[in-house]
Amino acid sequence: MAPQQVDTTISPSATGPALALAKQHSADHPLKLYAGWFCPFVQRAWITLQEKEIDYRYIEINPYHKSPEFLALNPRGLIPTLVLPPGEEGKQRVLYESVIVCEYLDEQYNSGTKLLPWDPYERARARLWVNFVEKKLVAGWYRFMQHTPDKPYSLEGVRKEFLENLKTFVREMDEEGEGWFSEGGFGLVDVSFLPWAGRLWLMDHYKEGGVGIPKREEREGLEEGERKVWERWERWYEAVMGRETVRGTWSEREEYIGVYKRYAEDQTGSEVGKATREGRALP
Ligand SMILES: N[C@@H](CCC(=O)N[C@@H](CS)C(=O)NCC(=O)O)C(=O)O
Repeated sequence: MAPQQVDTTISPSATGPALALAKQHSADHPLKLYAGWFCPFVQRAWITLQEKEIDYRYIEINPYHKSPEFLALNPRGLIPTLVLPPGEEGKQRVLYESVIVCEYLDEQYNSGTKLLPWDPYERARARLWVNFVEKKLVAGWYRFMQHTPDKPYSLEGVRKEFLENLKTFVREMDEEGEGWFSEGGFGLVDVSFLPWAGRLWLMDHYKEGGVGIPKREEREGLEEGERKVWERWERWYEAVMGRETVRGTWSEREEYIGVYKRYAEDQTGSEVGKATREGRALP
């Protein structure tokens, strides 16, 4: 069946904490975030703006309904799109690609949290794991979510692949400290993955057998190394999800159920969805 172009029906407004935050940032401002409440890539940029304590205007759009004005800002037609204060001679300046937007904000603004370490090795290492998040975890998240029984590979196979990559990621986490990925504190590696981590419950909702991360009571029987990995995962998950800047960017749970139905049935017409379906790299 051809995928339906139904993504234009997405609710036009954030709800819950995200709506309150969007309203706080609704006044005009030379720094503008073109955003969508449902979008995990946007959430990376939004959390970064909050962490850096930067003032900005939040503009809710539906990127599946591409207006000529939006395409003039970002020819790729994707959110997040960040419009910067005009440059010399009033020249328009625009950035997109969520990780690049986060890195730009971290470098341009000295305020708030420093998301990438100063030390060149630590900085390169953070980028290495952001790259892993992008290529393995985020891509694997969509393969898992878009699995349907007619695929040439099994649900068990995509789940296993995702969990193996997740364990590799967790094993790289700082063992002590407050729970963040890096010893230096909450940073870009945390920001890069947490929007999808916070959407893993949708696997339990939509996929038979669920996400497959053993629950606390199921960990007893696991061998020690495996048990430690999932304990560390839980510590990270609770730390990032409890962070104030992160809590403020979520909409009501049931709204995500509606948006991700199209992914779960592999019917989405989004660029990410199409790339996943066709086995291409994510846009
Ligand atoms: N690589 C991009 C991906 C952004 C992206 O795919 N955003 C989605 C919304 S979650 C979008 O704008 N989709 C519009 C479309 O697929 O036409 C990034 O990191 O910013």
